[in-house]
Amino acid sequence: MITLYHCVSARSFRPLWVLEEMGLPYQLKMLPFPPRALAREFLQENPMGTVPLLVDGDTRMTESAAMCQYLAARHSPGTTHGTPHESLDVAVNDPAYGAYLNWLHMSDATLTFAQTLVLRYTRFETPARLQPQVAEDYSRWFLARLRAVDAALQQHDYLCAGRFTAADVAVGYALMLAEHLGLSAQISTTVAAYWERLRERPAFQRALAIQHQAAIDQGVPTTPAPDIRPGA
Ligand SMILES: N[C@@H](CCC(=O)N[C@@H](CS)C(=O)NCC(=O)O)C(=O)O
Repeated sequence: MITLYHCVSARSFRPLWVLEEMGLPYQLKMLPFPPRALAREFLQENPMGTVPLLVDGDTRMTESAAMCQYLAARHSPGTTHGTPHESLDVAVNDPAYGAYLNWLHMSDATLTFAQTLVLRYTRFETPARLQPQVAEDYSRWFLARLRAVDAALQQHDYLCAGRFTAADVAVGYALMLAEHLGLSAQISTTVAAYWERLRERPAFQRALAIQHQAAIDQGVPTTPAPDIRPGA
């Protein structure tokens, strides 16, 4: 059984969404945000105190984009139960493999990395340590990097391989976070339409509903992590 440690709408939403897309059985352990301060026992599971943490047998992972790739490749319906076009994975011998890996890595190293700075310096720090200029600079930085997403979508509905893959989940989460940060109005119409397509997916909707109910059931606040102001 896969176990996913998750905070509402944090980056751990990426593997939650993939698990729902793939219909895999899993156990969802909700944590208050930030776990480092509010669930100190979690440090025994993940010394960084960050979510996600995914445990699958002896495999323990702490990087959300890598989890998307791992779940798609290791548990893909395309390689075990279904037909290849249903898989979220892109095979090593597929011409789109390089693009697929590039999007997966870009999703966090380039896109959510910049958004983390915006979050930290507009919401997570104490009032005296807020840095509006840093937030402004990295909001622009994030929006500029979305030009690559815009270009890829000019002729296609999804980022690579001509179909929905785990890379769309990884990049899609950056668009979800952009909404929490109030940056959606500044994204291009092409990227906005793509985001609309992604969030209409039944698995995305299920993941939203599941995290909400799990938070209630496990006595954790339902406020999305990006909207919390721990330092205020
Ligand atoms: N690169 C990691 C980042 C993990 C991360 O920083 N997660 C945030 C939530 S989105 C967190 O747990 N922050 C709590 C903290 O920094 O104490 C990933 O993509 O999973």
